[in-house]
Amino acid sequence: MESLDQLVQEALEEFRRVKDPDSLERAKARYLGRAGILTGLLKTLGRLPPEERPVAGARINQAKQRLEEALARTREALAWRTLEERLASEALDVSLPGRGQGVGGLHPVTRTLARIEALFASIGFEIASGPEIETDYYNFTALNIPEGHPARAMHDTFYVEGGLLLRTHTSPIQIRYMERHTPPVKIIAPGKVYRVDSDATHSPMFHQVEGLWIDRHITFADLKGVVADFLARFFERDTLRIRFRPSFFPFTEPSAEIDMSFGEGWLELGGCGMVHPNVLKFVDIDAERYQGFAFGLGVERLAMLRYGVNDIRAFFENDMRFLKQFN
Ligand code: 2NM
Repeated sequence: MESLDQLVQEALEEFRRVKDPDSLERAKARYLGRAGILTGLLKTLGRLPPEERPVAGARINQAKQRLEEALARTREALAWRTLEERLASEALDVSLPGRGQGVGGLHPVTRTLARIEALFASIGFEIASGPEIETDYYNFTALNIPEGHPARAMHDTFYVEGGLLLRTHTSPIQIRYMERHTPPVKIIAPGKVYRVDSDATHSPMFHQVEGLWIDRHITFADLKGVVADFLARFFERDTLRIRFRPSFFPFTEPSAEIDMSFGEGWLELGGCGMVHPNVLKFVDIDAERYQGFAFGLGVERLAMLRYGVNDIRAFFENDMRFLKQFN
C-alpha cells in the first residue's frame, strides 16, 4: 500500500512527459490495461486477510480513478496541442499584398477602327455592317464587276462551300444598305475582308473601311474634302500632304488612288471615286437624280503609318511584347 502512492506519482509523471497520443495509450496500458500494474494489484487482494481487503480495495480503486482522470486531461491537452500546431503550420498572412492583375488593352487594329469610326461619326456618317460570307452577286455583280473580270480570279478570292465566298472588300455592306434605304445615304462600312495574298504588306485577312455618301448634289470636291479632313485629323500632322491620282475601278467613274506624304515620297492609302451609275441601278437609285462618292481605305495600313509598324503580320501574331506597347 505504501508503494501504491509511489506508483501513482510515477504514472502521473509519465503521463506528463508523453508527447503524442500513441505513447499515452501505451503508458495507460502499462498501468490500467488488462495486464497492467494496478490491475495486477487488484488481483492480489485475495491474498490479504479478509478484514484488510475493503480498505485496500478502496485505495486501489481511488488510485485507478486518479489515473483515469489524469489520462482524460492529458488526452485533451494533446488534442489541443495537435490542433494548435496545425493552425500554426497552415496559417495564412491575410495582410500580404495581392499578386496584381495585369490590365488588358485594346488591339491596335481595334483602336484604329474606333478612331476612324469616331472621326466619321463626328461629321454625320452612320456605321454600317454586314456578313463576311457573301454571294457572288453582292461581292461582284452589283458592284459592276462583270464575269471574267480579273478581280474574280481564283487567286484573289477565297471561295467556300455552296457557291459562297469570303468578301474581298466591304462594298457588299454598302450595296445591302442602299437596298434598304433611300438617299441621302451617308455611311462608313468598316470590317474584315479576305484575299488570297500573304507577305510583309499583305495579310489574307485584313480590315477595310469604306465610305459612301449619296445625295442630290454630291461632287468629287466633297469627296476630296471629306477624305482630306479625315486624314488630317487621323494623323494629327500639319505637314501632311495628300493627292488624288487618276485610276480605274469598275464601281466608280471617275476613279482615283488616294496618296499621302509626310515628307519624302508618296504612299498609297486606298481608292475612291464617284459611284458608277450601273451600281446605283442595281440598288434602284435613280442615277439621274442622285449621285455620290465612295472610297476604300486599308485599316492596317493606317495603323502601320500611325504607330510606325513595318510588317502587317505583327498585328496577327499575338506576341504580347508587341501588343503591350499599345496600352
Ligand atoms: C474603293 C475604291 C473606290 C466603293 C464603292 C462602293 C459602292 F458600294 F458604293 F459601290 N463602295 N466602296 C469603293 C470605291 C471602294 O476601295 C478601294
